[in-house]
Amino acid sequence: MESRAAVDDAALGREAWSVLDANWTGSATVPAPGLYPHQWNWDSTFVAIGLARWDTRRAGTELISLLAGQWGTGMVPHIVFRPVHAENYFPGPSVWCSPDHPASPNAVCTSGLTQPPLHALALWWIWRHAADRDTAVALVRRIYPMLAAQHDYLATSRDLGGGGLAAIVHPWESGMDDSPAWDAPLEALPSVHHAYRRREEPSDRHPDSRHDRYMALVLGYRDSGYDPVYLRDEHPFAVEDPMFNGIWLASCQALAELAPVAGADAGPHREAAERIRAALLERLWDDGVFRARDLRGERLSPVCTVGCFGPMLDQEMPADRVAELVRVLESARFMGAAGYPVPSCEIRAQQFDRSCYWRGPSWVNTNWLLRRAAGVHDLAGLVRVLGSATLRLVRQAGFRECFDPFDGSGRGSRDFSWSAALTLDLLADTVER
Ligand code: 2M8
Repeated sequence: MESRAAVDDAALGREAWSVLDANWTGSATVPAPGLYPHQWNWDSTFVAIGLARWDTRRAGTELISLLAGQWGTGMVPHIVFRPVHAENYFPGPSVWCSPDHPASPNAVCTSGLTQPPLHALALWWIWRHAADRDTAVALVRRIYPMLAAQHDYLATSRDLGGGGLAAIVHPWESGMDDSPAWDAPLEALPSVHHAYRRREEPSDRHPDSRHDRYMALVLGYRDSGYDPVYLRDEHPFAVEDPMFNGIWLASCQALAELAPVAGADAGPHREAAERIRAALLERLWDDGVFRARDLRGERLSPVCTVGCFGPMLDQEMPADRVAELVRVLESARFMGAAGYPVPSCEIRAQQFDRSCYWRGPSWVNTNWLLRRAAGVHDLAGLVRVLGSATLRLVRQAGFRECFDPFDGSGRGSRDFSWSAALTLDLLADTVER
């Protein structure tokens, strides 16, 4: 464990703010200095959530700057590039070639993939908690149509299995890049070799880096002209991820609550939520958890990961399913044997690795999502444990990218934005109680 002075809540909050200020570009927050010099999609939604109770305007600016990258198709890209650092990250704008696509925005270069659609839940969080009500209402009216378009895109262009769920077409779209849930669909891809790879490949990534396959997927999709028909008929990676779809469902419920504020009809969002819930239960539920479905190999992932609990974010998930999920979550497969919840892969799995990125370490963002899920199902004890353990992690090891689930030591980047931002949200909750 790295030593770090114990700090009281006020000092911890000040440290979180100083990380966010250092990573602030003037209109957006980059995930971390150095490794991630651009604006990332779900990172910004977590930052907006963290800012929601403290600075309505800045939380809104974070979402608006991300949505400046939205494509005419409704797709919200996983990276919005900052021109000044354009090629400091690989793959940069010269690989994605977004300006060549007629639906891409004019003002910024972006990637061609997306990330979990947490945006509507983040907007709802701002609206629900904003001290500055007028700013929050104006924000909802401005952003709602963009998020309705994003949800339409997922329902029309990403239901690749035709069963009512959105498919991810690259591990990066899950946000949980190296998760063992993608091992089988990746291994089924033809072996490829690209001469290039990232300059700063961190040592805690998957050892036999899957970057070549990652790049083959990017280039195949790009060369199709980011064509949805190619995705449906030819693209070799298509997976229905329970976390991505659980987040989408929760965002549909958020849009249903926000629709009247924007003068729109809540009905279609409620219907969408019901469709996604039915599809999750029918297509991904297996042996007490939700599992990722590989559409190309027609199989469910044998490995249980933190993503399996994503559908708990659904307020209307049947109580018996929630009870089964909580039993697994609290068992020795996950929280029961970890010093610091929640390991990103079940501990007993052969693929579990306590120090390898998304294959074992605990993350502040997934802890926050599961705490939120526990909250919507009135599981007060679980809410308390997830909140206090997450604060213990950042108090002891700092705002690291992720943490060893056994001893809590920090891994990956330092001064990581979502770890700092979500700490602010957890601290605000402590103060409220
Ligand atoms: C990681 O993903 C990027 C690719 O998008 C990378 O490894 O370079 C993931 O942890 C992802 O969830 C996160 O959004 C991103 C930036 O923090 O880093």
